[in-house]
Amino acid sequence: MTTLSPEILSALQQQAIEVPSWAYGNSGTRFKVFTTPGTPRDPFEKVADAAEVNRLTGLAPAVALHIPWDLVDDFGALKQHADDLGVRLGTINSNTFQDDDYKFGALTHEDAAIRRKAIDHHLQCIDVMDATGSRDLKIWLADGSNYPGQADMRGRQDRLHVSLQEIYARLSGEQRMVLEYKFFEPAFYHTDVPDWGTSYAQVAALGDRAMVCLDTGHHAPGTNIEFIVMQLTRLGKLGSFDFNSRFYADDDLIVGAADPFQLFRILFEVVRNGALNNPDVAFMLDQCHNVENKILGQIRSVLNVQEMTARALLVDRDALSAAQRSGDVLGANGIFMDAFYTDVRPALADWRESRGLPADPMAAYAASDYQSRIEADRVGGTQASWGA
Ligand code: PSV
Ligand code: MN
Repeated sequence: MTTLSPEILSALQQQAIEVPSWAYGNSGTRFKVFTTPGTPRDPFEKVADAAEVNRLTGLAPAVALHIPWDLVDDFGALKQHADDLGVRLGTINSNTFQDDDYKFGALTHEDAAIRRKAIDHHLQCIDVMDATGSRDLKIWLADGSNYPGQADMRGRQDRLHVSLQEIYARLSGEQRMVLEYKFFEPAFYHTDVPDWGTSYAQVAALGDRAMVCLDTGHHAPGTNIEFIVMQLTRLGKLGSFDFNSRFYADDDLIVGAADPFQLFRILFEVVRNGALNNPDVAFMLDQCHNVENKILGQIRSVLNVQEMTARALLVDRDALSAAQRSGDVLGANGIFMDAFYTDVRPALADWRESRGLPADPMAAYAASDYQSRIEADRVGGTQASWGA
């Protein structure tokens, strides 16, 4: 069995992956949203499910919220609820993609009144951050256009800058803004923040506490995402990850499910560039579980990240550097692949057990009565859903 060194275990011990509240609600495609027994009806129940993921894995100490989906009357009470369950409230996600007013954009809109509304929404999100103690405001914009000639792309970029400036100016203390990019959808011709370069240009113009959010599902097929990780860490602007995996578009499937090797390559650059357990870089999931059990889907996800992190930490970096320096192409590739092909699962299971965690968190959840309890308890009310 592969053994993991004390240094590797100590790095893994510090690993923290934030889970999204929306992963616990119902979700689906434009064809169908399936309901499931036991689905949370409110943010308190979502936080409880997230805490269960953390209790079984020790990997998920924070829950990201989405506003207005997760608005509650008393964020102090939600924070206390999270504290009681051993987790904290994390990144606050804004939402400017579900209001009729934003049909032609939000922070980029031609109409100052609509931009005002979108900016005010972000200021409200910062009020929530003040109440929850959250550090990060995450902005993903659906802004864009469908047809060539439809929109003044330059004007929209300039308006985006002015809108972001106002939001940025409202941040205080340790608070940060992370700006996410996505190459298409819902707009199909142009998107106002389509790539890391645009996000970088916008956040660089704001200041040190504005960073880029890299969602692994938001790139064209074949994109070398690990190169982007390297470049953004090199520039000191990688603020956060939204982990998920995709076969075709923004599939939001379980991270590491579609392409474990890609996840390994990304995590190698994370390790190589000092981004692992670096407080400047938040590791989040951004996923939906349309047909699988949601809590198990989240447990599988954080375990996948942990497993690939362990493999990335196994790369013999000194030997790799020597091979790279001497032009030993296949030697370097072999060192890299040896780590990727190492099965770390038995060692991680033993290590979990040594820390009082279940060796197999998936099996432990299945054997527990948590699922049957939430199915029995959560009857009536309206199940949380993408858009509610
Ligand atoms: C929409 O594409 C999206 O999946 C973005 O990735 C955001 O991070 C997420 O929704 C939550 O708003
Ligand atoms: Mn995302």
